[in-house]
Amino acid sequence: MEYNNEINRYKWWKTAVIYQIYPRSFADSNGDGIGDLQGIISRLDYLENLGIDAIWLSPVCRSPQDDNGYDISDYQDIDPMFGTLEDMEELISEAGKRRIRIIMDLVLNHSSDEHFWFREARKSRENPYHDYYVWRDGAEGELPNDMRAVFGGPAWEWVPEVGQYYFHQFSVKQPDLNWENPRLRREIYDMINWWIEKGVGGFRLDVIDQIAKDPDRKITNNGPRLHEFLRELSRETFQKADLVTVGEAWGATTELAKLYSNPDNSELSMVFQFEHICLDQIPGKEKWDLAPLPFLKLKEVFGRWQKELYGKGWNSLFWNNHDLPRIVSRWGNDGEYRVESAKMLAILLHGMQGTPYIYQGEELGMTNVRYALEEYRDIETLNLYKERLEKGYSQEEIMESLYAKSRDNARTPMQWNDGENAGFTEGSPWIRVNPNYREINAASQMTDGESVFGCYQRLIRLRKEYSVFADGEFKMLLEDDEDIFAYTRTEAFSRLLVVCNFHDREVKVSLKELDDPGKLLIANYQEAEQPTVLRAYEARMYWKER
Ligand code: TEU
Ligand code: CA
Repeated sequence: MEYNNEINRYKWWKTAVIYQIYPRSFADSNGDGIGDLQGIISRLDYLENLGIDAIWLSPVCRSPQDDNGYDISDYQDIDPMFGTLEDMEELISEAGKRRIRIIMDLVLNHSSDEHFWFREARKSRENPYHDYYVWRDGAEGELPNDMRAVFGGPAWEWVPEVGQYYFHQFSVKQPDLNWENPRLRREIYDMINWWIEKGVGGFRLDVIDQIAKDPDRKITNNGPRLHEFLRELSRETFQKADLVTVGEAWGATTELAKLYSNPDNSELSMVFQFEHICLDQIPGKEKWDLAPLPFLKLKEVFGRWQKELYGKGWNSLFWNNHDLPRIVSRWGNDGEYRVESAKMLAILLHGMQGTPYIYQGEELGMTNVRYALEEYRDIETLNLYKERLEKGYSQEEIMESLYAKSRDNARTPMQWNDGENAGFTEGSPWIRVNPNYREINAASQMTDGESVFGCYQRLIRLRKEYSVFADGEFKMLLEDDEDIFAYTRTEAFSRLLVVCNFHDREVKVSLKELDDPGKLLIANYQEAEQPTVLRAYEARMYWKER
């Protein structure tokens, strides 16, 4: 179909900024050390002040918490740890009063092994729920094949009652759902429609590219029936309301992204893909095998996604989420230039086309953490440590990988103020607070226009004021420059220019666009004396009529 600009323009989520909350680490209202829904409600004014349009809420449904809620045992109830269904309804309505929508995290690739469906499924091969999961015959000790789970160990687990193995791409407690079964799909659609009725504003779909697996051919993501399933899912649920839907897709290419996010609305609103975020590892190896960021490659990847999806799809813009290390520690500088580099990264990202995501604490420039081994909580981290130790890695090597890439870097409690436990809880937090909270916290930044918070707040406002943020066509400048990330966004009557120094030293920039850049919308230093010199991590964003 031809690209239809009318469909394109009037989607609310094209000018929106989405804020991700990891509930257990955001705000604790009852002193048990774990964040909860009432905690979030108590902080809605903060989010309204920041200016965001929607909250992506990591899973709050009932769960044994083997993978912090990404193992759901009841999709239509709230985990008591987070509150009740009434609290959830209150959150939706309180957020609504502030023009903030709630985006639920749907985990549809797998359920918990404690879900009613699985408890039934494992009873016998004849059980009506048996086929809701992915089973293969075999003998105990003889696995169907050598596939591995993301969190370590084989992807197969033996169940003596049925004399079969079930397939799990993640932990043993996260059995994969069998999307080939139409009754399962129907149950999922009914559940989603029930949430839509409750007034949620959209859904984030966990590892959605992995639902159409074919383990016999060792296919996990991008299975043959994936887009067929997605179109059915969308038709039966999302298309009935004005929702935003975002698909987590590690395996998406730009070509696939155009299917997921086709402006005809047949699948999802946008993709959430990771090509840019996987660059600092040894190619072909795991994220733990650290390598320096290839800066030119980063520019190539961003540039290609901007170009390929223009008018044909829609992307998410992000540096962080609950699985990723903190960007200021990763590709910025969390020492001397923490504030400057956090702002530079924000300006660089928010000027592009797509929907920006802010992960809790990113707007404060929160950093990575270095825990002692016993302070880590994440299942992936703990399994990795054991696995690598057995493989003969030294403890030091493993710890270096964890400091850089453990998912717990993102999961330290939100730093609200310089009081005890950073104002996150009055009890003892489920995971240790980053000791730098006295210096880095919301209270000290909210009233300071020069803070990282102030920078994010302004970027969000700009996106609403200037249509070029949603519509402008992207063009990368200085493609081969090793220090500078610069681009323009151009629409009929205006042009945005973004120029960033990605490094901690002064660099000269020669760019004809800087001869007449227009008005400075935002920057991370006082106005330049010499516009052709960029200080450490300097970033500027200009706008002019054309
Ligand atoms: O993540 C998908 C996923 O593949 C990650 O586990 C990723 O491989 C890992 O973080 C990189 O080391 C989603 C959720 O975002 C994650 O929190 C869940 O653990 C996972 O799915 C399973 O539901
Ligand atoms: Ca609590």
